[in-house]
Amino acid sequence: MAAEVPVIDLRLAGAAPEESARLRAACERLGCFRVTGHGVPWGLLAEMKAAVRALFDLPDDAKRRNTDVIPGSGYVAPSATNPLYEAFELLDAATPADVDAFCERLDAPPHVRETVKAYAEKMHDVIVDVAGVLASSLGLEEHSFKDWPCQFRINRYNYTQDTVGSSGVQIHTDSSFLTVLQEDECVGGLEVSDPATGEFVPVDPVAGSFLINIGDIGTAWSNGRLHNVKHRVRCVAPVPRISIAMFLLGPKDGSVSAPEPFVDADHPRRYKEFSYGDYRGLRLSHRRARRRGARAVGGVTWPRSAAADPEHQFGANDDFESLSHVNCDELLSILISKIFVSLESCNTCSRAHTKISMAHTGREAFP
Ligand SMILES: O=C(O)CCC(=O)C(=O)O
Repeated sequence: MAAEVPVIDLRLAGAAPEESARLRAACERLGCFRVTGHGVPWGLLAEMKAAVRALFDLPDDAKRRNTDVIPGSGYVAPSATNPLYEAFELLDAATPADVDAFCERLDAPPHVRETVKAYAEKMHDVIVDVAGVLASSLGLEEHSFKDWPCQFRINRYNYTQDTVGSSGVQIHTDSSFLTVLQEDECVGGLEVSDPATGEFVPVDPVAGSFLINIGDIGTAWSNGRLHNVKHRVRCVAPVPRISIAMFLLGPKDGSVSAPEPFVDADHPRRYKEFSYGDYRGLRLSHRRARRRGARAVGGVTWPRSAAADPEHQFGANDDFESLSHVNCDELLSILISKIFVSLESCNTCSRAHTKISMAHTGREAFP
């Protein structure tokens, strides 16, 4: 059965208290909702999908010209972990010069450039609006997200008859504050985890609307009130699937901490102040450590059930460096814990193996 994802009219959410309360409840429970009334014309949504198809049809060497701005922000080729998936990323989609540079690197034809630029501009307005109504639903009025950097990602899933039933992209949470997703209105396959049961349930696409996902920064920034939704994509049809995501990352100065109104005697501060850049770095090193841990034969300790679920294991192919696709079961606990990596000699084979261990410092360490 498909997930019951609340549908929020963006025009009402800013004005009607009941709509605002529904929005808050959706973010606190499921960590996702759908928006209508966003003001992006249907024509632009369709043109953007055509532009995305044109970019994915570029030859491989042209695609690889979209090099990383920061690790994991360039071209993501199909990999051992996600063989059906490829993506282009753009940072910062809120800065017109960066959008230009992205189109330039790919030598995109003029009509594709125009569409990508118009879409990035419109989607930036949408993401800022959504974040604003979300903040005011939590009682934080007039909080501006206008200068927060945005990452843009276009995804293609190369499905065929043989791949039906396979994984499109593995389980992950987004590292962002929130994500606005234009789904493929014809091909479903996105599934979200219901926090009440832990079950993954399909999310049926609704043409003309956007799906909003709360990410890890959303959870940290709200002092744990907003739920970062775990999701994955499965191949449900033998035709290529396209999706387009815009991520509102974090504050411009890079420093993430819950605003004072979210902290009181009943809700003590849960996370120390941290830098978004350091956090991305931690996610990456955490994932690499996990990948090593999952592959090593002996001498490795991992504190929780990291290797238990095959979908959570990372492949050997380093092409898939997209930071938003990390297994994040323990993600926010990174902020309240320390990871130790050491070389230790193995009693059985006498060679040195990497030992990974995690020491929880406890929340009380960060008042
Ligand atoms: O393709 C989708 O529906 C989801 C994409 C996604 O999860 C991502 O880009 O992080």
